[in-house]
Amino acid sequence: MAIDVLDLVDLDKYPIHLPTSGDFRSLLAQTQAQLNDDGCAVLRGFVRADRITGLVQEANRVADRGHRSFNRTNVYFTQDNPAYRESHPLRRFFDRSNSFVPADNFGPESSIRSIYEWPLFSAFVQQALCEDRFFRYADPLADVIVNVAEEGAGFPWHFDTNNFTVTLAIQNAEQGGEFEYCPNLRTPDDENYPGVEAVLDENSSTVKTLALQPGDLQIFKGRYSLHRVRPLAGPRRRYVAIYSFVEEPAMVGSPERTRQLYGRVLPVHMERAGVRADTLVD
Ligand SMILES: O=C(O)CCC(=O)C(=O)O
Ligand SMILES: [Fe+2]
Repeated sequence: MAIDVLDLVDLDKYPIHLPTSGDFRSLLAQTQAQLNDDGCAVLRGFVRADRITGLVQEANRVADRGHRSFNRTNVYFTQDNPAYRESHPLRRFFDRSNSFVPADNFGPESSIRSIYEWPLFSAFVQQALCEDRFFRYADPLADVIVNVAEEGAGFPWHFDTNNFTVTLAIQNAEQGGEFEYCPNLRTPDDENYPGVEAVLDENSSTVKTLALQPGDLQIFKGRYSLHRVRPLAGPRRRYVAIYSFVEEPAMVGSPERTRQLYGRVLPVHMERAGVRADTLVD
């Protein structure tokens, strides 16, 4: 490995390089407990403070390669349904803008990537999430990306369509950007529309707020916990690295979704779509 990941991660606080140690076992137990309790674990200062400037410089170098996409979505990413009253959560639409720097901008020399490629890192995250099937994403545009967000941007309230996300905070805007979430607001059996509506009306006591700092690692189960990133203010861009893990090896995104998020596709996306055209779902 070109980059020394052992020098990047604060191993005194987070001894993931010593998976048989007692300290590792207590870290794992604590992370599992946070994920069980409210679907969110934060490892503060996961990247050492003196290494954050390097990550910011890396993000600065590629930030203008971000692909911007805009849409209006409800919290479920579904189409409007006029069968419901207008104030129903299914009919509440918000502007969402993204700028994702595709993963092929983070090559073997990338510190941001080195954490993701470190086998003991994915082993730790897998155990923390208690997932049986857990693989790094094989998509060369999407496995390690950086979300670049500017003043006015943010992520409106939503439930994720994937089970979990692993993110590393790299730089905050001057103001805003707090992560707000409502642990287990819905379940597989109950959409809890009244609870969701109360949050959208800013009339809920279920909302928790996290102010993540550069270097903090977040593991978040977003399928059942409504969440958002509050709008940003000030000229400084917010950078967050997103590390993707999936339940099947060799998976890549569909050409449609890939083009929407990253502005282009690679031969592998077309080849896989050709082979699996009958089974494509998104
Ligand atoms: O940028 C973040 O901190 C999280 C964004 C988010 O919720 C998402 O990408 O689904
Ligand atoms: Fe999300």
